[in-house]
Amino acid sequence: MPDADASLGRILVIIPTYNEIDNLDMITTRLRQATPEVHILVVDDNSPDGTGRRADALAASDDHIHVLHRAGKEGLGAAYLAGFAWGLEAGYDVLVEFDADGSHQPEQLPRVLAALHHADMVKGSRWVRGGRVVDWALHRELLSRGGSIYTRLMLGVPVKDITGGFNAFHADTLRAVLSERIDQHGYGIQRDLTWHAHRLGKTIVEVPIEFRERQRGASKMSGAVVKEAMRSTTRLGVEHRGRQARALATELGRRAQRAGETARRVAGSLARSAGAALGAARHRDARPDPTVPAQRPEDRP
Ligand SMILES: Nc1nc2c(ncn2[C@@H]2O[C@H](COP(=O)(O)OP(=O)(O)OP(=O)(O)O)[C@@H](O)[C@H]2O)c(=O)[nH]1
Ligand SMILES: [Mg+2]
Repeated sequence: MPDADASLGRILVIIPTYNEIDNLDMITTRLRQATPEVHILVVDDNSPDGTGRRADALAASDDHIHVLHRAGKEGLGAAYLAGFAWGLEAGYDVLVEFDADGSHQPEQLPRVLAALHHADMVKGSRWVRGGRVVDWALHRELLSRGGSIYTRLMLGVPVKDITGGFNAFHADTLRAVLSERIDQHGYGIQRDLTWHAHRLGKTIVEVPIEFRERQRGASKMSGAVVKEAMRSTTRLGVEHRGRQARALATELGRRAQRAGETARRVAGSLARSAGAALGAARHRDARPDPTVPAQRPEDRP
């Protein structure tokens, strides 16, 4: 059975859930089989279908399963932030984001974890060579690919699947990233975590995954969610490019000033050299010519 690498320390997989009663047993069973030493935290937003109660029952019979209950649906971002805070407080060394619906496959988690040996953050990626999506409608694929390309262009992040939600972090990297501004509400959290990791100079490695369309339960993705993500990405991109333009203008100004100072220094030293040369010439002209005999007083008229 594949084993997550023990040398990474204590690992927590965070699964936000909202109405995932049909998927919870499937995903926890597969995760426990694929990575037996990994702990699981279910972050449930008081799902009306009883997902939270089922998670409690699973936790009661398995000390590797934990549950964080929240009062109501506040969105994926808020659920992950609460899960991260719980996991960091509990002292986990590695924290992983994972969907409940089977789109992220537990059997691929060991490969994602293995890459953490030479990275600060690892993304399970659909859009690198070897990655793929299965059973996804064309419009979902186009939306996801387009969203990733747009975000990459706006923010200048060299990551192919920036909006992907199968992410693993070392705890110190996550702590640093979380001290930046992160989208609390929508799916923008994946963009923000990746962007800030990149801006902070963290090493991000993309590991190809096969992403599967959910088989059971309803998607929480909606047109409003997509529009909000586009809007916030555009705002961030404009701010980011504005900052870059200001930094460039400041740098160009600095260079122009430096060039001006150099030109002044060169002109000054040229002027000084010319002055010295002129002075020497005058001095030479004023001296009596040794080849001309000096006039004796009796020669004077
Ligand atoms: N706690 C909590 N979990 C949420 C919320 N919204 C979504 N989730 C969970 O986040 C994970 C991803 O949500 P999905 O609905 O599968 O969204 P998606 O994977 O982007 O979209 P699909 O491809 O359509 O499945 C799932 O485990 C959801 O149950 C929320 O508001 N609160
Ligand atoms: Mg999903």
